[in-house]
Amino acid sequence: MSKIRSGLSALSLAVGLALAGGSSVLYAEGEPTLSKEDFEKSKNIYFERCAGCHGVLRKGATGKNLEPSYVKKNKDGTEEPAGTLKLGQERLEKIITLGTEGGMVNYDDILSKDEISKMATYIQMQPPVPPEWGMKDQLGSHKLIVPPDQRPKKQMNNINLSNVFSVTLRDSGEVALIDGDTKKIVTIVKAGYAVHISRLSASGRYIYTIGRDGLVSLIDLWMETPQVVATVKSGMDARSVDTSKFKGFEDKYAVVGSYWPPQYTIYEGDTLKPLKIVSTRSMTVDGEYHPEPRVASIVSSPFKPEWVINIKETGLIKLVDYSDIKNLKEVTIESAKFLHDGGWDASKRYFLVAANMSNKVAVVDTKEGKLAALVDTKAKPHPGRGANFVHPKYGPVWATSHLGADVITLIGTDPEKHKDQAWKVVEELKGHGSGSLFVKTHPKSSNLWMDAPLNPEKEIAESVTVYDIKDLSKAPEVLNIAKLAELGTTKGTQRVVHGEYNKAGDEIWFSVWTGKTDPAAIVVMDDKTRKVKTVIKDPKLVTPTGKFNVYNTQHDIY
Ligand code: DHE
Repeated sequence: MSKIRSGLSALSLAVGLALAGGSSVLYAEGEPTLSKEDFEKSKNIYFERCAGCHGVLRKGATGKNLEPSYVKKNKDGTEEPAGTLKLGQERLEKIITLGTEGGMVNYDDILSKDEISKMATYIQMQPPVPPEWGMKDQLGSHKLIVPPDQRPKKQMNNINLSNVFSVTLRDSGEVALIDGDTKKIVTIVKAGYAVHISRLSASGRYIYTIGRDGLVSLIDLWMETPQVVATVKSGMDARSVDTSKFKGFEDKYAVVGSYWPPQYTIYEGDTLKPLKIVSTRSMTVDGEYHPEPRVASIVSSPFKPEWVINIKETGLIKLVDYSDIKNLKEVTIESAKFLHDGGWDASKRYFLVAANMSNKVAVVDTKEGKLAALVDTKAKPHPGRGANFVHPKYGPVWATSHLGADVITLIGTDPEKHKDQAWKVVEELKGHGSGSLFVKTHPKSSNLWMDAPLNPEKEIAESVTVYDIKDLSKAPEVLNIAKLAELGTTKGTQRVVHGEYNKAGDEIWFSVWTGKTDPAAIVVMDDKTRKVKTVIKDPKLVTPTGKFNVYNTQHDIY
């Protein structure tokens, strides 16, 4: 059987030589090997399960650096080997099996013992570099299933489209469209590997989804049964998509951010024909070259022909003017490294984005085209798109919860009438645990909800915190949403994730995210009474996670 070696030089077989910043560190190491088949299998598992947090080249972001010979620089200027070779097989197996307090989940209920052992070996070997994916490849992958002239000229179904929820079925690579009025599944469409998010066209007619494998799907809601009318592969690994929302550009363009290759691509809005690809490889805010600066969140301005494109590893925020894509203008704003997810303030002038591993929230003033502030927060802010409401004392605020702390951080967002509070943490509300991913409210609601699906404690991961925003001094309620779903015992934890309001703002929907072969559910809560209204269960609902209400997503209501 052919064996693949870690790619280290002969000299480094006995003594590893790790070079960093011109200095060298010596340490002893073995040479991990895997058979060709096991290498390929582990490579796939790495892509599917690990690359999102650790990077394809394993340079680290939300997760730690996993290069075999990584050398950590300490605050006092000293260096120490901290690569996977230094950690070694046994320690790595333990970490993968049990997870970490930093938010990495335990993989013992996802991977077999043998797979875990091989993954521990694989990450001690040099990372293979995947190929580039340029215009020729994208055009070759483009499928126009129903051309625009063969699509309906008006809505052909009786569904209340503005209250439809596009629901990610993570592990089946599908999206379920659920009628928010009847709570019935309208249809389920294929949408790429572990499809990540859905976004709407400005008109509300088209849903765009992005798979982790880079597959973009365009769903036409006007068809008798909504269906995928075009697809294209934007790269090998991607997380974000948005559309042109400025007047005169409605439904004209889509833009997709890729993790690999590190780039963003502009597409024709109604066909997904690729028009322009822009690489994001560059220097970081520290002035060092990064070969894999991945595109994290993207939002679309309603006031300008502009996208805000956040580049994770470099900490650079691009304001991309799409009014003339042949002569594309980009404003590059320096913020902080490891940009991830974020959303608009209520006025949609300011965009707030978590630089999660820098423990900061960056605020961009899109009117002035510059950084308004970098706000220090507790560990690993993770807002989703965040939550906007008027604080009884401090005026308009934007909220984020945290992967690394059990609080909801409230940041003042009104520099005109509440100058002293603007871009400051005005209050930290205690949540029921860390490991939170999303907070949510609605302009018509007086509740602020927070999940904690990545908390290692089952009870916490299954529950949500809910505050009364009219009286934040009142103790919050903690509700075990998973119990309300009555799924019985399942193999994995019943993680409760991602609250999403209906159009009217009187219901909030939570996913009960279980294992691929477990039953799952969406629990619809009556927002006023905080009691369960409906539990949506169906064997076809495989691992539901993100949910995107058409109206709220179209108009950025959160
Ligand atoms: Fe997400 C948003 C990246 C894991 C559910 N996720 C985002 C965004 C990014 C991102 C960059 C912002 C998109 C935007 O607004 O344009 N997510 C990543 C990762 O890199 C990470 C940490 C690891 C990975 O391998 O993908 C990751 N994400 C997850 C999950 O495991 C979640 C919980 C379940 C799932 O479906 O995969 C998950 N991410 C979501 C959801 C959003 C999201 C539901 C959209 C939130 C919103 O309300 O807009």
